Amino acid sequence: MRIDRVQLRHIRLPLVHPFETSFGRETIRDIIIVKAWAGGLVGYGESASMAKPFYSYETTETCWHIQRDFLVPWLLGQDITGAADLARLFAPVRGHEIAKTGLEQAFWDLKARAEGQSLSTLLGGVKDRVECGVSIGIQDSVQHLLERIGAFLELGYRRIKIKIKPGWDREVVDKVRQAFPQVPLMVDANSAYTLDDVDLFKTLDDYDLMMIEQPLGYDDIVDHAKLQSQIMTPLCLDESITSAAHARWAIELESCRIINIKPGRVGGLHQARRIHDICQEHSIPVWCGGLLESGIGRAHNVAVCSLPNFRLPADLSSSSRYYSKDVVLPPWQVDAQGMMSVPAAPGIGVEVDEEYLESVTVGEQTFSA
Ligand code: OSB
Ligand code: MG
Repeated sequence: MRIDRVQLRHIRLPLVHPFETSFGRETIRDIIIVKAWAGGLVGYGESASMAKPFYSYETTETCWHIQRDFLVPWLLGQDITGAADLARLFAPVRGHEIAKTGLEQAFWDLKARAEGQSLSTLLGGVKDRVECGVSIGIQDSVQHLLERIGAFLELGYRRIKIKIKPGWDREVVDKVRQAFPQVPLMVDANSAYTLDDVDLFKTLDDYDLMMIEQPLGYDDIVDHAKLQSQIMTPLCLDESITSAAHARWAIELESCRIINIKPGRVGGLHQARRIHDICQEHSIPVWCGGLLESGIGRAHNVAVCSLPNFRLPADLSSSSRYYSKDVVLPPWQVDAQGMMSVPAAPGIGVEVDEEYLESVTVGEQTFSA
């Protein structure tokens, strides 16, 4: 498949609710939507980096730079048959996985459309509905958090993830557990702690948490192994796993018992599937995390969730939970059972609302072979 044109579009979407984590507070999302043409077909992908380099070192601007100056010129006019070719083409750029992902996903969408298959089917997905959980940011009071949890459970979400940081951790978990004794619950620290906090994590063993996500350094797998050996609750790695090699290292060191796979964090769907396969071979369950994507990135996440070893609910919410209006039609919807349907139509399986996309665009550039 020869990609003859690529469009980068920087869009700005206000979040319905600010999203606060240990690394900061997001109120507006700056995202790059990639559109690629091959013959008469188009495909879409998304680079959902944060605007600031606090979750990872990438920003919307570094994504644009890496795409405009390296990845897009390399891609244009090339005959790409599979995602492995693309991974090889992009390999000279070290890291910058989120930048790579937008282009990689656009290729997958194109390939699926060219073959008349859904993205899920092309990837090897086996589910037509996937389980949804919700990730709730740090709130201004515990009372407010409890209300938000209650409202999301009412909507059907199957598990609750709360964000923790020093000063917003054990006591909050204790109150949430008292209010919701049975709810599948987990916490995500986004690297806010060190091994000095091992006693705190030991106390969290009392709360029947499904897992503790990324408590220690954002690139660490050694201290996580030390922590995992001292607590009962499974650790889950997010930030530390940026490739299949990292997944293998973490499994060999026993740094975690669960892995969160975000296509954006690992460079796209090909790498996401490789991590899925390695984890499956080692009986490590995986689930799909999120980066507050628009409906286009969400489509790719939903397709990934349909793979068989995605055995735990994803961070996958309805469009309306993030944005007053999404860039796709129909918007994504979690049903009353906490499930989301996997589209069966060719490619990403949802229609892109080009008119709305245009109205939220703050920068655009098109490149031709
Ligand atoms: O750590 O999983 C994370 C959002 C932005 C950056 C990092 C994370 C998150 C989330 C929200 O937890 C996931 C989502 O609903 O998209
Ligand atoms: Mg996380």
